[in-house]
Amino acid sequence: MSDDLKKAAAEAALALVQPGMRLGLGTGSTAKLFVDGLGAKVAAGLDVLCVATSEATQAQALGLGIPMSTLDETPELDLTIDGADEIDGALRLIKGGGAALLREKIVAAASQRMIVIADDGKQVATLGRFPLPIEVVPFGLEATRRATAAAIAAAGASGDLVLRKRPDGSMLLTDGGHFILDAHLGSIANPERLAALLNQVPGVVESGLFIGLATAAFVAGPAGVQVYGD
Ligand code: ABF
Repeated sequence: MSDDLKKAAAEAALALVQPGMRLGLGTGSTAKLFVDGLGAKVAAGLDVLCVATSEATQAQALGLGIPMSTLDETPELDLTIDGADEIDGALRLIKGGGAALLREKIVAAASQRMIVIADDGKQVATLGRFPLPIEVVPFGLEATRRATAAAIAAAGASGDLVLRKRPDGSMLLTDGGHFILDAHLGSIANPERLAALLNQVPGVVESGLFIGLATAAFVAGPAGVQVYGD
């Protein structure tokens, strides 16, 4: 999808940033454009304090001179701006295509508001066409994979669980040192139930289902940026 649409969504979100805000900074190519724009505003004198959702975003933000903090020093944030892999009509999301879902979820949960920025290719009627990322600890991987498959079946879904690798074939490790199983489900009829069942599996750290976290979505299409939610 074109960078112009991602940039339009990022710029619409930038307009919400006020001096003195504590911001969560997302991960991925759309969030990266937001951070670029924020860096320009900081260079022009805007005063904000930010927490990053990944080492990549942390490095980008520091390179732009954006004042950075941690959730230990700044445990409550005003606003988080992040991308998504899928958004449905109830502002439920699939995230984690960029492998940053755990920190993204912790930061979003610590924020009063979370705004998703995306191009309109991310909108879906039913979540699940994008493989659902599930972050798991390396210990006991095969047992966790089987328990995860059972949880998926109990939620009425089915599909392959694929251990994510890097393009060079090596195992992908998240910033937290975990693996990712991508669940190729096709569609998720009951995201709340699936998320709850996955969270009960020992060894599953988090799933990429973000439910009740996004307060709004800024979705850019050829006709402009549509705002969903508050
Ligand atoms: C992150 O970036 C993710 O949770 C999601 O996987 C991804 C979206 O990336 P992009 O903006 O590059 O499509 O927010």
